Amino acid sequence: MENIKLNNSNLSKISERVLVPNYDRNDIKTGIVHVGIGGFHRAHQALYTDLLLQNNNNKDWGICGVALLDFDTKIYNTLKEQDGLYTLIVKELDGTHTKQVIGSIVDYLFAPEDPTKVIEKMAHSDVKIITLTITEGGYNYNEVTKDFNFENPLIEHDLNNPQSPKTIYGYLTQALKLRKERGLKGCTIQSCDNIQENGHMIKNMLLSYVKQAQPNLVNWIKKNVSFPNAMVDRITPSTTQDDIDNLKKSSGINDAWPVVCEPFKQWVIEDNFIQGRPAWENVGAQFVTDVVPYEKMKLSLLNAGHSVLGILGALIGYKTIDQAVNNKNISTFLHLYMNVEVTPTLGNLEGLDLDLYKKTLLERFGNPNIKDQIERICSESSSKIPIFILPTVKTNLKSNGSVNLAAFVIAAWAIYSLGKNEKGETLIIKDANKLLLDVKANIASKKPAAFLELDTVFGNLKNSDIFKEAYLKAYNNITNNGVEKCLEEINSNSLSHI
Ligand code: CS2
Repeated sequence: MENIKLNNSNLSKISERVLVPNYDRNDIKTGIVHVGIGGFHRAHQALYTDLLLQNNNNKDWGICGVALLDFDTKIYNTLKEQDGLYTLIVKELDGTHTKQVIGSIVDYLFAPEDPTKVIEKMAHSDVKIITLTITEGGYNYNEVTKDFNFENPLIEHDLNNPQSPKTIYGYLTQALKLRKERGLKGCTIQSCDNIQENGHMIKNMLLSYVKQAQPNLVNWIKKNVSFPNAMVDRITPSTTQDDIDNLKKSSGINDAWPVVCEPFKQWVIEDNFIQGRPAWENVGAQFVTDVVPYEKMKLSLLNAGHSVLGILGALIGYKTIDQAVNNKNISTFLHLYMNVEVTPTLGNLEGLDLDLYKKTLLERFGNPNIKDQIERICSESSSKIPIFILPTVKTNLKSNGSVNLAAFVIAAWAIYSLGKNEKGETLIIKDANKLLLDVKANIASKKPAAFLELDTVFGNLKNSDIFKEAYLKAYNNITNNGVEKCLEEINSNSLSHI
């Protein structure tokens, strides 16, 4: 089979092999600017938008993808080479692959190369929505002060260099300022990150920044910009060289960066779009008045579940999430964690079938074709744990619920942060706070409580005697007996109690 390079001019040849956009991509306006064109965006929002374009030729809602960081050079260059096209490969439960070329990213910009272009694009009157996947850590929220982190040197840079910003806050402020000055309408800013009340988070953080940078803009933003909350979901592992090679072998498509994902997808959005929106509900998204219960359920079960599997699995020496979930001790522990510590904190989830959700989750985690990397799941844990696990702990402490299982995971994370698994192999830890984690983990190896002094993660949790005691007990237990033995003991004690 002849190998065909993925780009616009080869689309008709490629259409003989896989599904390609059936719409004229030159004819689409960019109504959405999306910041952070990683795998997740391309498996989720860009797909929903592509489906819409395929279905009804809704020409106002193409996406302009913005690569914000120097680190994003590779994805920007790839999209440029391929005219914004990429292959989405869904790894089905039966082991087959469903492939489709996605065309909804019709424009792409690299912020470090030309910040003005990005600001102008965000301020363009065609653009009605700015969406974000900037990662949990990208919101610049300080867990201790519960406020915007003005100590971040990049924020200081943006305050001093408004025309050539580096952070999302500098870009949004400048673009909104232009909109106001030019008498244009505002827009919607929609977070697509895994954060409880992510719309409120971006709104509060942005307003804190604007109060400092452009105080006159605050009221205009309050009146003219909306910030819907949303719950996003689709497991999207990192693309591997094997994925690239398999696509070439099976379909003869030369795509430098295809995206692989699971079949499941969900998007629940608060219907709060000040300048209109695509009819994403026609292609499976749900619009609701209150997203909070959906977010709570997803963050504290799926994302926390991932962290539990990832951290425990990494210490034992597993590389993928399905390996971890196939270990009976780990999956029983996860089951207990979900039922004993998370479920009682979820309150009334009217209309949601929690038992079915948990059952489906375990099936999704166990999908042997996905091979989601434990390294991906454990990356940036210092930003994920405060969002995925600690809210559950805090609620349980208030209501006298159990925190022992969560404390066990935190203790395992402290030991994981020493950088070796129980087989003595080196763990690759990717975390913006890696240096600090390293220091605290090493002090903790002699005085375990020191790890809880990571204030940006734990806030004042170190002052809870109940949590601290459970954590210390777990830390010593894991150090002396290893993860598996501890899990066996916890599982048999807890199961006999429920
Ligand atoms: C994962 C998420 O990053 C993580 O730790 O839990 O990327 C997860 O796969 C997605 O949120 C699924 O929707």
